[in-house]
Amino acid sequence: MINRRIGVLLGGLGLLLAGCAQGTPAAPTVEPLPTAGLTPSVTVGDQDASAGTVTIEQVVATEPGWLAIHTTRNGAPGPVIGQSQVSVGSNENLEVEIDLAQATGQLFAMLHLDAGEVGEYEFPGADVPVTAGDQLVNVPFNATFPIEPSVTVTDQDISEGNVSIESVIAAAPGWLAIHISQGGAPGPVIGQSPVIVGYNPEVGVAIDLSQATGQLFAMLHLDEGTAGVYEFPGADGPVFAGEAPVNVGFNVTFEVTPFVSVSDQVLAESTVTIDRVSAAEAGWIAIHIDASGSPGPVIGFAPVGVGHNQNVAVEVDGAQATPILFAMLHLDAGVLGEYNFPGDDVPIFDIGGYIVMTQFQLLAEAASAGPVTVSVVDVNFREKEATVPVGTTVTWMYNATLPHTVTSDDGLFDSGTLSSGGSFSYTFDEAGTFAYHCRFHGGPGGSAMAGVIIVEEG
Ligand SMILES: [Cu+2]
Repeated sequence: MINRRIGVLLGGLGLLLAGCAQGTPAAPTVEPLPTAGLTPSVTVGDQDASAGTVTIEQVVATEPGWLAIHTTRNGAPGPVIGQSQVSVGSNENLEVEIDLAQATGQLFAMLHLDAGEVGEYEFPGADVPVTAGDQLVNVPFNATFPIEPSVTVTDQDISEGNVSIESVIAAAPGWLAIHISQGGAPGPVIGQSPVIVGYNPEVGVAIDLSQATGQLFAMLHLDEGTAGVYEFPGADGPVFAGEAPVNVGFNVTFEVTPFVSVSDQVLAESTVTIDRVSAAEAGWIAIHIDASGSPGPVIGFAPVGVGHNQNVAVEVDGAQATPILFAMLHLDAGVLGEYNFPGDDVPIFDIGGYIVMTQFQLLAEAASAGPVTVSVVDVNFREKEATVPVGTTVTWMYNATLPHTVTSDDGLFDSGTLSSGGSFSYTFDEAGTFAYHCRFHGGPGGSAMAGVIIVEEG
């Protein structure tokens, strides 16, 4: 293939030599090369590409080459989805067939050399982009074409804290958000990545593994509010295709350390709430009554999925409840979805050989003037809003695995980093509304992990 290029060069040289030979010694005239005075350029405007072609108004080339249509990848020219040959000189209204299935809303029209096998597009390879000065001859433009939003994702291991989405096709700029599963349906979001109009291959999403569930949902969201800022809950709602959101469930594997965390609580409507249950296998959270300091018979149970389950409600037989209860993790080993205990659904043991359980207290109805407790869980304040009389001391009890803070929006108080077994108290001596947040997982103004204490005149 090198020979062919040399051939072209020699041909040019031959022209030059011929010119010299014919001229008189006094005034040698040189036949101009066909490319003399030409600067490589591309002229293209925004257009409708619904027919699967784009039209390039003009391509000026100084060597035989290609006009290649690149997609957008990370804001720069990405893979090529179509190309047409261009000849030396001006090529007008050049039609280029493109692969709409892989097209992006923004495309790049780029001039390439035909440096390898002539007439064969070799890129990546010999047919590298043309440079004029130190610039590529490359013009971005917008193309419109019919787009059906879709998400393609397969089951995968997410131990590294990343989800990999095979492809996302979006009709507008948006987000690919990873939702955890709550009762088999999409729950809170644990990570998101921006997507552009058209085809987005291999979208990587960093997620909060400490909140992951064994089933996740990859859902397409709009970018409706501030561009480039993920606002959900808020402006950036899901994209709908007809009635249903563009949403695909998939299964993930990752390492989970079995764990149960419960706050002391008032028994409300025969239901206890378990702050967090982390399970490596599908199982049950069972509430055992207190039999002389150790777990006795079970008075209620609820299914837990693989991964991190938060705020699991368990209906119990209130008449049998003891002041101290045990929340214990059991396997779902017998008939799936059926609680077989005593039987196959035995308790789960941790690495240390201990049953995965925790005990908690049932509190009497909270006296209105007494101290008030807010449970700090991963990653929220369980009582997001509490109304208390003036003079009340509020205590935030750490009942989580991640570090958190209790930080006043107005700089009134700050717990510093709370960790295992920690708590923080503040006495509210004046009426008013006092917003606070976690510095790691929330922000002022009620953003994410945040809460409010409303203090009323006694
Ligand atoms: Cu936090």
